[in-house]
Amino acid sequence: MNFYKRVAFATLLVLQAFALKAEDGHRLWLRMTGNENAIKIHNDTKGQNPLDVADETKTLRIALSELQFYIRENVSIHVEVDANAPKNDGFSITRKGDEIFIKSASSVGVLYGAFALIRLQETGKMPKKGSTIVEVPSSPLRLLNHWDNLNGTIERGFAGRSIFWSNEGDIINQNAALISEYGRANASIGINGTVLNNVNASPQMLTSERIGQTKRVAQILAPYGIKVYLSVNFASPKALGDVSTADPLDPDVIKWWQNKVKEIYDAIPNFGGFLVKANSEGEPGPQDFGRTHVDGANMLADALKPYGGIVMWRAFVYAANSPDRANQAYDEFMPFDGQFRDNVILQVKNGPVDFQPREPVHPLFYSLKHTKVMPEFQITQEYLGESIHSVFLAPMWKELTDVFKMTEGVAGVSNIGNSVNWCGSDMAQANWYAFGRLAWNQNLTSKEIADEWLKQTFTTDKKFVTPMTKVMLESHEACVNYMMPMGIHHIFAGGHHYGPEPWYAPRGVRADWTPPYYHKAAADGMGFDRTRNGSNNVSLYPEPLASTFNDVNKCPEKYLLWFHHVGWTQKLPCGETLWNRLCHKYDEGVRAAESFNATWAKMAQFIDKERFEKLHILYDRQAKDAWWWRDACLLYFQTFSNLPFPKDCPPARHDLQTLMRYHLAIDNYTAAPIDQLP
Ligand code: GCW
Repeated sequence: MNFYKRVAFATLLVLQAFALKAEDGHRLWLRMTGNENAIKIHNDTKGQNPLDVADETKTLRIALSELQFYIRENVSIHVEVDANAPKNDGFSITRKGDEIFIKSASSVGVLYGAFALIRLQETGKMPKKGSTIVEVPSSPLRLLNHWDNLNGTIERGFAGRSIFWSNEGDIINQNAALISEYGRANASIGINGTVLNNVNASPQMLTSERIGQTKRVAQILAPYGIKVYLSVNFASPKALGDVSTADPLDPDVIKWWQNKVKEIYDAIPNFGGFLVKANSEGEPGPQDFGRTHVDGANMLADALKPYGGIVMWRAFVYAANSPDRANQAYDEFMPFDGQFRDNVILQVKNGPVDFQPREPVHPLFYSLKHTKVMPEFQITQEYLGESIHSVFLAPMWKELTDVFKMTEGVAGVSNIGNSVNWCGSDMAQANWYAFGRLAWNQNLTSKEIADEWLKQTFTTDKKFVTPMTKVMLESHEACVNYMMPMGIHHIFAGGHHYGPEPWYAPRGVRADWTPPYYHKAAADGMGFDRTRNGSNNVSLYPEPLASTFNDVNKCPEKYLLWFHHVGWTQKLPCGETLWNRLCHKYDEGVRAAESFNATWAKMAQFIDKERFEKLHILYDRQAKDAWWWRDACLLYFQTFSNLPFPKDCPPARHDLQTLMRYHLAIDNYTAAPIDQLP
């Protein structure tokens, strides 16, 4: 068989595999139909042919086969790796008559160009004759972080088990095709790196056996332009029994890491580097040895430097007795600004507490001036209804990307597992997609992303796309409203983060793991005073933000109770009292969730039965859960406000005692339905 026939044959096999899976959601946004009359593709690459390099060959071949199979218009396509074409993964697509030229300085750039062209076709935007498109990504590092444990469970995962690890032993060979599909899906949206294991990292990740397994994953993913990275446990040298300490300044420890890094690069020459959660939530770190974050990060960075590897050091730290958890990362990291090696990137969660439904932007994004910083978003919906509620997260992430340029990179905590549709819900796939698209181009609007995702994932029919785009765009605000509006945060149930338990505060549990630490509801009002008279968190922001946040009349309502303790009957700039406004916001959330359910109910005629019905159940449950959140929170806060619901607010469906007795059954972090309420 010649090259093209081989490619065509291989693609056909993949297509057949997809066909068997029908509309179970496995094909994600890559549901294009194949092209029976394969179009003409020319590889115009001159000079040093990248086809001499193994992975480059494969990358280019993937690009060629995708184009050949999926471009349906009668055009001929030229692809070219050319040093003068866009660099840094970028590409250009030029159309002259019926010829289309895709150029990039690298073969992976050509692959991104190929997927871009297919996306344009699928969304009805095939380039016009005489047009040129040039794209270069916003971020050089576009990474998924998997919180996958070596036993196959996934921390905060709601889509089955790990596709990489299993307690039944080595599953990489068995999952090779799946891992390859994962690579293709990621490449189609520009994701170019993946951290394969949980930041709560097992030292076992660095045994020679696990490095060998990592190597196999790396080999499967390399043709898709994806590098692998590992989370490392800072105490590994000691925990694995090789050295008596893990002190980052100890020569034996330094040597141990140098040897380990060499062992990894001998096995995986394109290995990306380490992700580290240190001195956070009980994980070991340099502070255990009287050293600093800089000592720890720089030691690892020095070991990785000769190979071009990087350290992503997480800034998610907080101590049990801190008067304001939202200040801590700033307090711990700002003094070190400028002291980290140039291959260290601080990985900072979008908000200063912890992936809450809404937080203000983390102050470190404004203040670090001499340190490389990359945001960490959470794609998996730990705090946003798991894979049950349909909440489109692009609008939430845009709250950060609108004010911060992601020039170093960006990470997203993956929502992928081995469930057939990858994410547990077909709608949750939109967040994986949106993360990749925003990492590629942070200027895309939420609407553009929702629109293109819906068209590729379901149908281009306007009668579906228009109402569902609206649902998606409103879904984050709705979720904030029915869970924790106006800056309320962290009022989740203890043990899981699915339902409400604003009252949760058992004795012996550290205060900052309980909701009352955050909402501070009392007879005089509620909210966390972070003003200059309170924890002074406002002063961690630059002006004019600091003064705006500090002033109760100027503070945006969405952050009001984040920054202020407000009296129940205090009049807000909107004209309502706090109590009435709170009731109305919760109601707004409930009404929105009900409207999403009603809109979805009308979508049956436009899409396949299988996905329609699964989502119908989920939308219905989301609407019920919205009531549960609203009733539990309002009835509980009412015990402090002692005020009636405003006249236009419907009565609660359950009383507080019943709601407080209700405990969710939790199975691997997945909550059982509220329908079980007595
Ligand atoms: O949001 C919290 C989660 C933990 C997680 C931690 C972190 C991996 O509840 O499960 O641990 O954040 O980001 O390190």
